[in-house]
Amino acid sequence: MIHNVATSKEAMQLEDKYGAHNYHPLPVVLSKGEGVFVWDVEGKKYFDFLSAYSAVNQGHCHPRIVGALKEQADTLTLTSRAFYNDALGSYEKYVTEYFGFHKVLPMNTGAEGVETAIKICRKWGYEKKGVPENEGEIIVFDQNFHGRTTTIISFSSDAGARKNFGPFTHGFVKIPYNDVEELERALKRPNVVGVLVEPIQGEAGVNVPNDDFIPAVGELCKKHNALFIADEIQTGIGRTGSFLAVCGNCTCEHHCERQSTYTKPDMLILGKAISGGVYPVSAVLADNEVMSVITPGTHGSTFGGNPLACEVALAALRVIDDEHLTQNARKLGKIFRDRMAAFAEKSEMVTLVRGRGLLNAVVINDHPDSSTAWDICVALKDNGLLAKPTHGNIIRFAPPLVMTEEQLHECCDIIERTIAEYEAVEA
Ligand code: IF1
Repeated sequence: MIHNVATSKEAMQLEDKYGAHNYHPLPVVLSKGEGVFVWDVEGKKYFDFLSAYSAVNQGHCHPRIVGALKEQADTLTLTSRAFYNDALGSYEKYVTEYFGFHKVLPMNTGAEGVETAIKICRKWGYEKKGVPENEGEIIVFDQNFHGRTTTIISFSSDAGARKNFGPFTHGFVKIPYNDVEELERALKRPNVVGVLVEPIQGEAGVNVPNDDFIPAVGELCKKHNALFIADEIQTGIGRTGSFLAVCGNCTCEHHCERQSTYTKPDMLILGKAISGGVYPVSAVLADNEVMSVITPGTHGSTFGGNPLACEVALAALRVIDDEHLTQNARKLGKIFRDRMAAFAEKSEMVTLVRGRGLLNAVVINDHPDSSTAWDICVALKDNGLLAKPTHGNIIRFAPPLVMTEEQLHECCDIIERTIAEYEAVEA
């Protein structure tokens, strides 16, 4: 360890002095993680109810995933794609069969995955659909969050994420989320090549669309010959109590072709929990008809598909399966929402709870510009539970999927007690 800070205060001062101020973290400095728990520099233990924005679905420092990292780190970490390596092909076979697609293009961060999908969609539009070059349009949705590159913020609704970062990338048509009529109207535009959508909008405050929205996206994309691109970077890999959020209410632990519940996207974008939060890994999956537009030299990345990433991701996906974390997320998510809904009945402070699986949010009964949600998160921290507001008055609650039912009830007790205490003080 280069500089093992002695106190949390020292760590915060170092970040303030030497780090760009691109975040406003909760005042807690973490130094250890294991399963659903994290510890701060002073040794205080917390339940983690953010899971690094759903990257740590498998729990902090899962021994199988860390073990895979350590073993591969001592063997071969990075070759670049100038040469083959003995880990990538096996990983590609596993992950394409695991998710049910012909091909995968491996990248590193979620935003790179989204950028890759945008490029593939446009190229498909020009070379397969016959849209005039440079005229392609991709439909996106209000309140989207797909990352922070210049192209991605070009279609963001968040003024703070866009201001003074122009000029922006053209070719995106933004419409209201969860609005099938508006989607059908937009798909009639002649040069539409794709629809990019989060099956549940995480950052917007865990916006869960109507059950028929995603199936309608799939059907309308087929009808209008446009690619359905599902951004499951946050919702995928068991988080919503389904294998993927586009699986709807299917309870399978693998992808399945049961049309009744599963709407197969033309492109699936994954990140975060595909590596269990141990190493940056993202992936774009598609069938040959789409992925064949990518030929040597048309796309790449130094670290994309490196052996370390492959072994870590293989271990992380196996853990999801072997520990039945999708089923656990489904079971515990229902318990969480039932408890929070019951609490909302008697609390003036909580308006409602919404979500699927263990991706949930509680809406606080105060103005979005108020500091109430933040203040409650600081009080939760003091009571041993870490969560953070998404926008204004909405607190996202997303623990690792390895949580036990007993731990979940203990966390609900902490949340209810903290909000009740806050309410009493404010009364
Ligand atoms: C931050 C938000 C969550 C994502 C979806 C792509 C990406 C993300 C659906 C890009 C990343 C992260 C980014 C991180 C905080 C977190 C976040 F608050 F920003 F919006 F989760 F909701 N698609 N989300 O959620 O993936 O490039 O980050 O690997 O930027 O503060 P990335």
